[in-house]
Amino acid sequence: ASASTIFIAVIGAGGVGKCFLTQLRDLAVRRPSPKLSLCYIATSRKALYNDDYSAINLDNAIDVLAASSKAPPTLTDLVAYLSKAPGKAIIVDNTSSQDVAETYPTALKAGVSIVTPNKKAFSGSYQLWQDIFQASAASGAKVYHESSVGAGLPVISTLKDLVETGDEVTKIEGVFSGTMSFLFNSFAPLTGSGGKWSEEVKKAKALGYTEPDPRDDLNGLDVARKLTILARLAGLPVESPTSFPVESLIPKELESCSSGDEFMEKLPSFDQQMEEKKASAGDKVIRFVGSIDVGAKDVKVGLQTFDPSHPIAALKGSDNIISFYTKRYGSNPLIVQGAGAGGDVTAMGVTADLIKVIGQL
Ligand code: NHO
Repeated sequence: ASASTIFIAVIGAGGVGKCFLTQLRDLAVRRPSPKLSLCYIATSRKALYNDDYSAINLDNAIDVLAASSKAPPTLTDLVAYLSKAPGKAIIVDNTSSQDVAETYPTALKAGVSIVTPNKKAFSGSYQLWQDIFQASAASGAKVYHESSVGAGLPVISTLKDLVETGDEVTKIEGVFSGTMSFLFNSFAPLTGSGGKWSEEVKKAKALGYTEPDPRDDLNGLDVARKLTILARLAGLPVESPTSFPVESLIPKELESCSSGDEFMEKLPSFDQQMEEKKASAGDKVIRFVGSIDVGAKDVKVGLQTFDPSHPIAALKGSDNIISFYTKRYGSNPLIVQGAGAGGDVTAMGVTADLIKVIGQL
């Protein structure tokens, strides 16, 4: 290896991780210099790496990893390994692990850059957020997390550009969950009456749009995490994703269900509650949205009603929409819209971030 080699360590090889590896393989062919060398790949159970940092073949990394009998090293040991690499190193964290997220400050201090779609580090405690960006500023190592909000859509980069160019962001509003988008676009469509709530949840689960336990989408926490990230970037020191009002769509009586299956079984008896919410909107439609009023320091997540002519009401499929209201843009917000979930589009945001980091190393 020479100094013009960049060493890449991939943690997590699930839905997003697999798509990312395909994109990395193609990127390495398209951009031969600097050389992109995969030196480490791991899931929660297995790892693949060579003590001499020699490259892992990108064509069959997943298969070779599956056949590996090596357990992953501790995260501290991983950072030590990467900090001694004969060139700059980047961790691509494709997990949703809190433990991995909490390693970012140590990695950054050691000069290892971070690229990730994992929301945990940026929506956890405000202290962790500060530790991450202070460590990055001190060492010069980079940290990018575009896909932590809106998958590959340019949401975070757009907000950063607005803030850094001196615009004043007054309000951010939108639909931030692919799951919630799908559910409400089919439960309360602009035309027609829509299906039963529990049926739509079942359909979303079958299509793979929900988490394995749909309560993890319906409790609003995923959206709250995304709002926490955007609010902090807009300058509000939000303490945590539970420090502002978040409306959960899990009926009180079903919060204690012991499994997702039990929850799905009992959900139909609560369809009437959702029907009433839909009916009470009158000529408008209900949607599950998040909003940040920067001036009033007000962040909230929950159901709101929208006029049929509003762009939020007209969303399709599992798309996300994010509107930025700013001083420059006046009363017509800057709007970002499109697919907000899925392996390929989420990985695209990760790969784009990787390209940005490589350009700065
Ligand atoms: P998987 O498929 O569960 O894969 C996780 C991988 O991490 C597995 O290989 C597991 O073994 C490994 N892993 C876990 N803990 C580990 C550890 N401690 N050490 C080593 N390996 C470990 O998860 P996904 O779907 O591939 O997601 C990966 C990351 O991308 C997560 O942080 C997720 O939140 C993020 N992400 C995914 C999506 C998506 O569409 N799949 C999106 C954004 C970010 O925009 C998307 C989104 O928000 C979807 C959301 N549900 C919505 O809007 O409705």
